[in-house]
Amino acid sequence: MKVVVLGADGYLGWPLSLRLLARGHDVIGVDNFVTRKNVKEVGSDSAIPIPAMKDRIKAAKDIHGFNMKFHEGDITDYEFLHKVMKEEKPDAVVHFAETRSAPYSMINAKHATYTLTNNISGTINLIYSMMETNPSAHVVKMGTMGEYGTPNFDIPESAYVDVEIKGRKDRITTPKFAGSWYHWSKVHDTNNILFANKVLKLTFTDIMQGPVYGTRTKEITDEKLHTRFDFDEVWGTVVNRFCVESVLGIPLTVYGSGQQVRGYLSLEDSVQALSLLIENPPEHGEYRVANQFVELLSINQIAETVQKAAKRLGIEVTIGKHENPRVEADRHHYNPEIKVLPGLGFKPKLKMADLTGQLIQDLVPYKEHMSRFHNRILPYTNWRKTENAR
Ligand code: NAD
Ligand code: USQ
Repeated sequence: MKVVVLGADGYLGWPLSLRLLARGHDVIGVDNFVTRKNVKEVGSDSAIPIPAMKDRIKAAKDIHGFNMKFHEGDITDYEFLHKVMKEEKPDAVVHFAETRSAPYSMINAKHATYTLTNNISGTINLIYSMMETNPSAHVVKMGTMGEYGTPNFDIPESAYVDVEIKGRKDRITTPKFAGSWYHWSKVHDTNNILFANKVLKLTFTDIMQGPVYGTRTKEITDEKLHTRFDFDEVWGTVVNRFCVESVLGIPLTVYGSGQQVRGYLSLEDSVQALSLLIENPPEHGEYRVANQFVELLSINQIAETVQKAAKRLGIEVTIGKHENPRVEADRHHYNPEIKVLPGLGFKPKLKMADLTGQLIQDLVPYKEHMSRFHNRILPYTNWRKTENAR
């Protein structure tokens, strides 16, 4: 297949590009490098330094014999995206090219509007450029489990649900209630995609993925092939942060009661699941939603898992408590349905307890680099404040 990966320089985009190349597909990456810039803006950096895109592509060629094509540009620039789609005419487009930090979106009005504008307008541009150049291609759009929030019902894996209101029955879109402007941008995307599917008959897979952790996939065999790894309070996700905190000797930053539950998965499992969804598209003109996670875990369980893994490596780390800077339920029902991926043969490889030791070991060589950003780790961005710039 010919696959365009929008956001190919990112944490997920780079390993997925390598996996698709390894599986014999033609891969065309697109990115404007805005995550590199925005992480620097908050005074941080990837824990594991990553080469420039031209050097990454050369390393992939030298080490694995892969040939990857790349276009630098911003997908909110319609002329740029239209030109790429017209030139490449892919079978599938993977859309990762969005701003992905909940805290970043909550810093202040500027960051909220940037997140909403970048994410929603990029997706609208993708819809129109596909319609004009390549309407039969499969669009694999990365959404998030956080679109659903934490409802007091089992989360269905479907676009619509049947309801009865005051005695009358109808189908409505699956209820969503997100917990940050970032997560709401993904809800708005889902609504826009559903509308594009209904009106324009484009083919979509809308993936509701939980937080991803890890440093490696099968193809990341050399430090020149590493993917980015964020750990500061704005850009880092919880498991990756806890592993860095262990290495730096910082008590693990559990927010609130630590009873919040989410659906986690490793980078390797994320890439495996994405490959399955790309290689097994839905019917032409169909909208398919896929929930994507492996383990439902609370923050307290994650902290204990990381603490034990660190201890096995001779690192003693304590578990800290922080008043939750976010507005989120911490005692809640959480039972999302997952049937699409298992139906395609998805078999998770490793559980968090098996992987965190290796993850911590992978970070140890970068301890000095990470310690330069020590003061960017403790929670600072607070959902209840309207101005969080340092
Ligand atoms: P990332 O920030 O590392 O990667 C996103 C890439 O898209 C970056 O390289 C960035 O430069 C690029 N990009 C952003 N806006 C762009 C634009 N307008 N034009 C061109 N390129 C642009 O994030 P990630 O962790 O790789 O996440 C990829 C996708 O998956 C995102 O949509 C994110 O919301 C979603 N997601 C991530 C996780 C996770 O735990 N990492 C979990 C669920 C969903
Ligand atoms: N948390 C802590 N301590 C920390 C960091 C986070 O307790 O140091 C808690 C948060 O309060 C939250 C949970 O961990 O309850 C998850 O937070 P996170 O920062 O790991 O993840 P989140 O902000 O939800 O965002 C990440 C990615 C985003 C993706 C999302 C999937 O950045 O792109 O969409 O995970 S999901 O959470 O399912 O919506």
